[in-house]
Amino acid sequence: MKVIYTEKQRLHHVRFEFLNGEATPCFEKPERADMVLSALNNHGGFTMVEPNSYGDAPLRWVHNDDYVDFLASCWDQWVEAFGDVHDASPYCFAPARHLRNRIPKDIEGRLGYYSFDMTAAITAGSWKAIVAATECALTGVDLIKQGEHAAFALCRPPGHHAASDLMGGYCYANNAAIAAESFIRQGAKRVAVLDIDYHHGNGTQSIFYHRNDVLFASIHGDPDYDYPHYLGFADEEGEGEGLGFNLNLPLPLHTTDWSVYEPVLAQALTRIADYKPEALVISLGMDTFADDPISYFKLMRNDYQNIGWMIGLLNITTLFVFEGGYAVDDLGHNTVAVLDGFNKALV
Ligand code: OKP
Ligand code: ZN
Repeated sequence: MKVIYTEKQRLHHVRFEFLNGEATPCFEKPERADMVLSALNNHGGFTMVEPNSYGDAPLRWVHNDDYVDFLASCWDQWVEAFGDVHDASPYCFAPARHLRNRIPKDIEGRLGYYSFDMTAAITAGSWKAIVAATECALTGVDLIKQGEHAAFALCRPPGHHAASDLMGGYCYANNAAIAAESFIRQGAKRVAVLDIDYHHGNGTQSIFYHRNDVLFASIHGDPDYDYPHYLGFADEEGEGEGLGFNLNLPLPLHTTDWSVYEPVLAQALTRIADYKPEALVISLGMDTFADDPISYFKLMRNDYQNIGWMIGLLNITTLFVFEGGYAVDDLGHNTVAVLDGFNKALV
């Protein structure tokens, strides 16, 4: 299987995040990708590929122009105002957008307007890394269009929390949504996105909520009790033409082990098979692992082999897009287990 990755993604490295009332080193860090790369190399059978250049036009397929322009210009405007000592981070937000949708001019106002939380800061190299991550996903799509059955886009920063004009949850550009949209723009009638990150993919859901050409299915910790708190409930089924094409499967935080997870994954895969998509995008978050430092599910190494196996049995061309996962010591092995299980289902 081909793995798309570039060192340019290292340029994004947020120093601190706000967790449980204090500033703590950011869990989403470049070492995460290093662990996955070294596990892939040790395992063998994976070919590393550099991404093609696509520029920022594909971001504009699923994100607003003004939001993309903001991402590109944020760091320079921040430095002008406050220097380059600290990461650019919002402190106030725009919940009154529905009353007065006005975008202020100063950087603090703009940061808050385009954020839904305080865990997506911008650093000197963020914009380059954000574009590079989308290019990894887009290259994966094009490898599949050229005949690969599957590919793995090792993206950083992740993307599934990013909405059309909002960043948050370590996410800026929605890599998986851009990949799904690329399949559509290259002729696919139906694409499915399966999000198996521990956290609900609120950004991806919102991007495709009114559409029936992209089915979104997500298995995640119950948002009544965990991040992202305000979206991801079972009664969110899509709207308008999209009604029936959004499937949320929230699970209890502390009691979800393989015996709970497996039948729900089977349910999601059955819905996807019934939809008959021409391509499948997996938002591959690895924070469902028992030892993940910010999550509560209890999946184990072997379970990841089974997840890959069950996805592979669908026999649909599949792009894996890397999302979360913060148990750095096990992250690489667990990720390889998914891809290895997927490959074994094909033979
Ligand atoms: C990004 B991805 C909850 C803290 C949550 C943000 C988590 C972002 C997860 N107490 N902090 O989906 O892995
Ligand atoms: Zn997550």
